[in-house]
Formats: sequence, structure tokens, C-alpha cells
Amino acid sequence: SASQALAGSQLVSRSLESAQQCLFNQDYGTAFVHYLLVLNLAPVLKDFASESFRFTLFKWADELDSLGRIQDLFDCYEQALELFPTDEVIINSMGEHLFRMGFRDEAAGHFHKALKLKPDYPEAKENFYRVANWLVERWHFLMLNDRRRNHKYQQAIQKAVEGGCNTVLDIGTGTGILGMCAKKAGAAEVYACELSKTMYELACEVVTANGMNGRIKILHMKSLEMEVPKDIPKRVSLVVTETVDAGLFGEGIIESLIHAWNHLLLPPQDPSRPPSQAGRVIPAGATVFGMAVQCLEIRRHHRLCVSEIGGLATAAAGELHSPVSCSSEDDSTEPYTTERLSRLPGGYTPLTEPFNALDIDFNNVQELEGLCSREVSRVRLPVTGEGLLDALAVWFQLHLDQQSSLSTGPKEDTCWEQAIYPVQTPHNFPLRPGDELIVEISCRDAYLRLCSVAVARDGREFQLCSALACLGTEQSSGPRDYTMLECAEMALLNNQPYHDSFRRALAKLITNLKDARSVQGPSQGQGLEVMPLTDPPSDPMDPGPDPFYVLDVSEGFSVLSLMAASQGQVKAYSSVEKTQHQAVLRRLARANGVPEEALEFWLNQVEDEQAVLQRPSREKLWSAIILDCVETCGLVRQKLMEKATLARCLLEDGGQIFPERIVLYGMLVESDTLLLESAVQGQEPTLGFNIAPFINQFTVPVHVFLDLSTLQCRHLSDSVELFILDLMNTNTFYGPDSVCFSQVQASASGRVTAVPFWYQIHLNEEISLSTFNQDSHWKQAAVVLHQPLAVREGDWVRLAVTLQKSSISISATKTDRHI
Ligand code: 44T
Repeated sequence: SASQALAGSQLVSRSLESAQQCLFNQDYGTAFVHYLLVLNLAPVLKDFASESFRFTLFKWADELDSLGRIQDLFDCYEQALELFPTDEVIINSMGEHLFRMGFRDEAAGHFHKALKLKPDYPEAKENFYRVANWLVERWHFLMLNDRRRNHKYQQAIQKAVEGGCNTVLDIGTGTGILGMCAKKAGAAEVYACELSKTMYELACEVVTANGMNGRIKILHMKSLEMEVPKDIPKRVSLVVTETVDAGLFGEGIIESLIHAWNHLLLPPQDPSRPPSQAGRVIPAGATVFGMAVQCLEIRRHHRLCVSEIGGLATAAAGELHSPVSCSSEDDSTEPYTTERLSRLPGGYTPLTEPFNALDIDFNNVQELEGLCSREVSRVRLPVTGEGLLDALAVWFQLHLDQQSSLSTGPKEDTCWEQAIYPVQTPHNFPLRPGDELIVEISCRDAYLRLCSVAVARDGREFQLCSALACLGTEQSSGPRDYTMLECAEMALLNNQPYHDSFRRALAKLITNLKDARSVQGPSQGQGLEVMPLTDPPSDPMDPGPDPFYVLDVSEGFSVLSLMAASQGQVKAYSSVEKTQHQAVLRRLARANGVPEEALEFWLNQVEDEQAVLQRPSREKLWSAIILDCVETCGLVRQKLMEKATLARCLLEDGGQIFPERIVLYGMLVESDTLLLESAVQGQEPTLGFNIAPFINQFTVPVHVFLDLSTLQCRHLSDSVELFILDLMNTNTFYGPDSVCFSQVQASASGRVTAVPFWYQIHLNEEISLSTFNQDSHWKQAAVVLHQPLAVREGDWVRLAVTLQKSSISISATKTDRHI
């Protein structure tokens, strides 16, 4: 009725007023509730109020986030999205919250959706590119591009189905490819399950696009949760799966198959039953191989190899470990890492012949069940090469059926990585032919574990790693005392040129500042009129010369602050956060004669822009601020230029930001490898199925963690300067849309498919470091061009480089002449 409508409209206008008032008073929670009411009652106001509504939502969400009210936070987003279901800003922002809480899959789904709604929305694009690698891992592209592998799986499945396996379950279906093979081969019923939400949705799309909608039942669940008849009506006669990683068992195939045999598969083949009444698995089994290797690249990522870093003796640091270890006492460690041996910079030396580490029959449930409870087995391997034992490398043959198998071996022409079990023992033990290496092989918590325990030489045994420690049963001595560093942190510590460069640059700066002070005279030095950052020096009678303040805001573990402190007359602030890491720095300080008060820990206060801006203006200024500008993966650190701008405001006269400048370099290359890793290539359907357009939505143009020195590629130009980031003069920055053009001449004919890039990091005018260097802890990155560019030798190519936030994009066009 009219009076109801009137009351309604009064409610709306009063609520709107209240909302605005609350917003003004920064009472975002109440404002949000009022806005919800208004917009639900009067959707016509959506256009008018959307800006303020979003603003309120984001403010309120931040508050809820900091209060830890996670459920409320997501409820607010749900309500907001009911009102604005296609608002890419809200969707993207919800993704950011999800990401921060560790829900990567869901986060990525949101970024993807935001990007679909607005394809060139930069925030969503950057967010999406950051998570796409986790969502749809790059090996999907490799796998779908691997025709031999596809063909072998197809053949094996077809044979099994034609041989009577009529009902099929694809465990970990990914894009749905193996399930579709089974259907195409004529299976009556096909089921598929997939754990990852993104992959599940993708599989549904793919199956529909291939006209198999309703003919393959896809379940979004882990196979271990499946039950008969709840999820599938009856037991199946064939399980197909490729849930294997470089270490074979890392995706849980043992557990999945035990469960499948016990709950989802018909009983195994036996002469009394026709094949259609029996269950079987593709792959039928696997053979695992191992080999001991010497490899400097692996060593420097897992062990401390230097006794001195930038003038500091390292002995006092104690035992440092990478997070990859054969002991299982620590949950934060992984038993292996993965590498393509053939692409390790510097190569590797085999120290033994490949040995057979394990044979496993996936069609024998007793064997699968026995694997984990099985005795640890010991093998004695004749040493055939000379060198330091750095790791055991592991690969396998996957036997699809009696006839065909796939191999992931390092010598094979495959794209697969090998599992690397690094040796953690701090003492190097050179092996030589004639020795025998004693390796223990076990299989606990569904991981295959290998551990080099001893070397036998001339009838004696030399312990490498306590077998007990290996098993994590070393109860008597309690937990071993060591500090864990990430692999990249370890490699950084081992990077002597890096630390020496910093030491020289810091020394130069301090000398210059000292000179400047002595010219100004002690009483006029600006240091005296400002307050110290912390307590006055311990001896009030002798304040000593004013110290130079140095701040190191490197991410993770860094000894640069300590190196600065060791210069004397420096008070250094470290942003190292972990207490264990701080303890290492304190031990190193003590052992290297650095006074305790010369090193303090500063908890990343530069990050908090407001806290910095609110600092009293008369506070002490910094002589040097060290910024960590390039991530290990090869990308510029996020918000680097914003941090530099802030840092510059906090510098004393003559003070410096390290580095002062970074220069981006790149080159033109033709690399099929990079293409195969970034998208499903070619126009041909994959095994006759239309898959590429769907999975290729997850293509990311920037490849990270590249080893450019071993990348299979043809260089089509020299390296060329692409971009300069001047950290000491951020005024010249590079608004969001700044494009930098450069020209480069093709040195050979070919197809430019990618532009790898790296950085020269200039600490000052004289001293610089390259991120493309054998000793470096940095990897390189590359932009894969949207479309390959054909060039002839001598052609000029124009590269347009944009750095938007921290994400880089490069496009290449041919130009007529050099301008
Ligand atoms: N390995 C290639 C591919 N999943 C990794 O969510 C193969 C690498 C490879 N879903 C050496 C050799 C090769 N129930 O999407 C993923 C994952 C899903 C499950 C449901 C389960 N129990 C699982 C377990 C995994 O399956 C998909 C594939 S697993 C990763 C495959 C020659 N290095």
C-alpha cells in the first residue's frame, strides 16, 4: 500500500543518512549494515552508492581481518557480492583476503573471475599471474604437449577397455583427458575425481566442450573420500591415474591405490573370473632408480660452503640446514626437492651408476600395504666417479601395462624433473672409485626416502649421516640443534661476490660520511641536533662519535646489517624476523667482535607507511637503507619503488639507498621449451580432444625461476638495456602507464618466442652485481611473447617494456630502421 511504500522510502533515506554519517565517523561496521539495508530495499540506488559502499566494505573488512573475525569478513563479502555479483573490484579484493588466509585455490578463482569480467584490470591481472602457477601447475602444459606420453596412455587405456574393462575411474583427472580416453575407447561408465577446485571446474568445461557432458561423471573430491554406492554406484574394473610427481609417491598414489583396491575397484585378476569382473590399475607399476651425484649447484643451495662471508667468520653460525632433509623429525622439512639434472647450471658428475631402488606393483594391494611397514633396506653402491657427494638423484619408469612405459630419467628426452635428495652433512667427504656408498631406502608416511648413511673404504665404514638420525628416532640426544634456512637464503649466504660488493659499498659510504662530518666540524654535524633512535650509548661519560645508522630491510635471512655493524661506528638495524635467525646473527656478532648494541632488530617498520610517516620529524635519519629489490624468482620485488620513495625521505644528507639503481637487461631468444611450458601448443587437438583453449586461459606470460644459462634456446640478439629503476631519484618514476622503448638488432634469423631478462644491481657508481651470474642466488625470468615474431639477421626489433606495479610486460615489434 501507499503508506507502506512511504514508510519504506523513509527507512531507506534514513538508513542512507545513517550510513553516510557512520562512514564519516569511521564506524565502518555500522555503515556497512546500513548500506546493506539501503541497497537491498532500494536497488535503484546501487549506481549512486556503489563507490561509498565498496569503500565501506573494504575498510570494514580490513578491521575484521585485523580482529581475526574471519567468518564475519567473508560473510560481508558474500553479502556484498549478492548485491554486486559482477563487481570485479569486490571480487578481486575478496581474492586478496582469501589469498592472505592461505586459500590459494579460492583466491585464484576470484582473481580469474575478476579478470574475466574486466580483462585489463591491472590489480586482478597481477594477482592472477602471481597465483596461476599454483592453480594450474606448469607441468599440465608440458604433459599435454608431450605427445608420446599422451599416446602411450591412450593406447594402454584403449587396450584395457577393449580387453573388457568396462567401468573406469580416473583419479586426479586434471583436464579430464584420461577419462575422455576411456569414454572414447568405449567404456560404458566413466567416473573421474579431482581434488583441486580449479582443475575440477576446468575438467567439467572440457568434458562439456567435447560433447561428453553427462557421459563422464566428474566429482570434486579426493579419491580417498569416495565411497560405493554414495559416489559411484558400484566398484569399477579400471582405475587410471597419473598422480605421480618427480619422487613418484609425492601425490599420494600409494594411499590412493590402497584405498581404491579396498573400496572402489573390483578384486584383482584371477583365473576364476572373467576380465570384466576383475579390477586393474593403469599404470601397472613402477621401477625407481637412484644415482649419487656431485653438483655444486645443489650443494650451495643446501649447505653452507663458505667459512667467511663479507669479512665475517661463519663458524659461530652453527649448523645450518635447508628445508630438504632425509630425517622426518621435523614437519617443516621435505624429503626431496626437484630439478631437471640436465638443466642444472654447471652440470653434475655421476658418482655411481644408476641403481634400482625399488620395484612396485600397483596391482598388488598386499605389496602396496606392505611398502610402508617394510623394513628399511640397505644397498651398497660401488662408487664409479670421483667427487664430493652432494645428492642422490631419483627417477622412475612408469609401467603403464606389460608393453609400454614412460621414463623420467635425466638422460631421456623427457621434460620431467628428477627428485633430489641433498646430502646435509656439513663435512665434505670426497668419494673415489673403489669406495662403496651405503644408502638406506625406506618408505614412511607415503614418501620414498633415501639417505646416504656411510662410505665403506678399505674395509672401514665412515659415517655420513647417522642412520638413526635419518629415521628421526634419535631420542636420546633430543632434537638436533640446527637452524633452518630456505634454499635461496642458503645460496645467498654462499654468494661471496654479493657480500663483498656490499661490504665495499658500505665502507665507501661510511668513509664519505666521515669525511663530510669532519669538514662540517663535530658541533655542527646534523647528528647532534637529533635524538637517538634508542637508548643513549652505555657509557654516559663517553658518548663516542655519533654512529652511522644503517637499516637492512632485506626479506628473510640477511647478514648485511651485521656486516655494516662490523665496520665500526655503525648502529645497524636488521629486519630479520625469525627468532632463530636473530640468534644466528647474535652469535655471529659475538664471534666476530661486533658489540652487542651495534646490532638491533627492526621489524620491517618501513613497510608500514603510516607508522613511518608519523615518526617525529626530528628523529635520527639513516645513513644507509638496504632494500632487497629483486626476488629470487627473477622479478622485481612488489612495491619496490614505493619503498624507495619512503626510504629516501628517511635518509640523512649524503645518505644512500642500496642499491641506488637497478638496470633491467634482456635479449631475444627462440625457445621451444619456454613455449611448451607456457601453453598447449599448436592447432591440433590433444589426442583428438579440444583441451587447449580451456587450459590456456591459465597461461601466464612471465616465466620465473628460470636458469637462463642452461635454457635450451637460440640467442637471436645481444643483451640490451630495457629499463632503469632509479631508487635514489624516484621522481623520475614511471607512473602506472610508463612504457620504456628500446631497440635491438637481430643477430640471427629465427622466431623470437621470448625475452628473458635479468638485472644489474648498482650499489653505487662503481660497484654492481648481476642477477645472471653463476654464484648468484637469483634465477632469471622471461616474458613469453603472445605471438612469436619472425626476424631475419640484421632486422631491428623494438621492445616496449612496461612495469606496472611489480609485474613486467614486454611486447616486440619489427621496425624499419634504427631510430
Ligand atoms: N606429474 C607429471 C603430474 N589429485 C603431476 O589435484 C608424469 C611429473 C610428472 N585428485 C614425473 C613424471 C610425471 N584424488 O590435479 C592434480 C591433483 C589431483 C587427486 C583426487 C586424489 N587422491 C588425488 C591426488 C592428486 O590429480 C591431479 C594430478 S596429480 C599431479 C600429477 C609422467 N614428474
